[in-house]
Amino acid sequence: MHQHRFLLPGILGGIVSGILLGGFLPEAGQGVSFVGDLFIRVLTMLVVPLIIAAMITGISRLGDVRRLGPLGTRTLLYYLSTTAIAVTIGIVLVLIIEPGTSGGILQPGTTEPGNGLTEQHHAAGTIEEKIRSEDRTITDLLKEVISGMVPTNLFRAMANNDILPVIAFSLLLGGVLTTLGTQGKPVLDFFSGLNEALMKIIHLVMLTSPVGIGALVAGRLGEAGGFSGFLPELLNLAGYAATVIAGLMLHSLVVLPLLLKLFGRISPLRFAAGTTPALLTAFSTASSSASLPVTIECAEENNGVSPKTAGFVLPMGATINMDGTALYEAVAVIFIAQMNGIALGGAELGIVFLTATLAAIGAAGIPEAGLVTMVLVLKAVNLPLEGISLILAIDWFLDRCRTTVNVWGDSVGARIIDKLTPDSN
Ligand code: DAS
Repeated sequence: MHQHRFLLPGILGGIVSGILLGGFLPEAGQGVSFVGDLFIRVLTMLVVPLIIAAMITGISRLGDVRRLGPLGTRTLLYYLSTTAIAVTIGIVLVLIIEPGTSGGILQPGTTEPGNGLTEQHHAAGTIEEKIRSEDRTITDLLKEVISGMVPTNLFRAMANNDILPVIAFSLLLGGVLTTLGTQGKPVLDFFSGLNEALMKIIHLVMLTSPVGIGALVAGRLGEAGGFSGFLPELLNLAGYAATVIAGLMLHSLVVLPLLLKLFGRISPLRFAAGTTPALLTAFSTASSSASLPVTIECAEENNGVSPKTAGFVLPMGATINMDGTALYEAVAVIFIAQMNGIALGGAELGIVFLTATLAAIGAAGIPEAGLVTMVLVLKAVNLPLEGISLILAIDWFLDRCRTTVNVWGDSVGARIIDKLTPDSN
């Protein structure tokens, strides 16, 4: 933890400086964004080798590959239950607050934008194109997640940073290596050494994080036009943003700490302090995958999670455990229904519950993934996609909020599963 004694204030200082720079001097903020991009590139460069080394090392330290079953079962149970709780919180809150019927940017019953909206909100660019071209159903998405685990070319998957096939391959290779006895040991030792080396590299990268994270925040806030460009958008969508953030806070400050206290056998405050570098990385990168190296480092170095569990649970979690995304998708879809004067019935809310959970599982750990998979939820309840273009303006900010909760949920899960799997200590 000694490294983080100075690191945390450094990162917080970087974020405050980034907000001030990007907020008051947007052009200057955009001018430093290349430093932030460099920081993300370095982290992303580490993800594939780290997943392979961490998962194989984790499995090898389980001692017996048959223990993978209980560990896997507990992990999936934790993921599904916490995601279901998050979606429920989102649905209840948006039905109580009803942000879409309070005469916001869209007058109820229409899909015409209200005041304050200009063409800029129908943001051009890749996200808008992805949304328009999204023609999958939920079952297509889930088939993709499952078939995606079996790549036709493993090296292409690695080159494309496709996390799921790398996870599946690491699980298979690690499991087989542990059954080879003395023949497998040199290979396992290699991956263990590689894991150690990568953790050392992450330590070094983290020393630059105050500058990298600060530059990311400055660049993105600058791109949004600084305070003068971003704040009016936020006010326009204040009810919606407040509902999402209230749900995320309820889930991350009440539900997850309660589970941590009950099953993780650690003070939630202490655990949060140890996880903060990962949470701040998640907030600044808006990517669970790019944050994974820091998430693993915080879990093992600061929060006493054994490498066996961290190496297995965290890579999986970064890809398929997204409590923040699931909650956000449920709120956003029902908000769009409200803005169109549509009151969803019980059956439709049930469909939103199920599809938001599945869409979150299918969303990749990259920026704006949840916005794109939300299209599937809208289609499942026959809602118009136009509403998405109205919430695009502040989605970059809510993406950072929900990604932070995704990483928090992954970290809490790693600790709980570690404590519930005694043989992994
Ligand atoms: N940005 C995604 C992540 O990395 C979450 C999302 O887009 O909903 O977790």
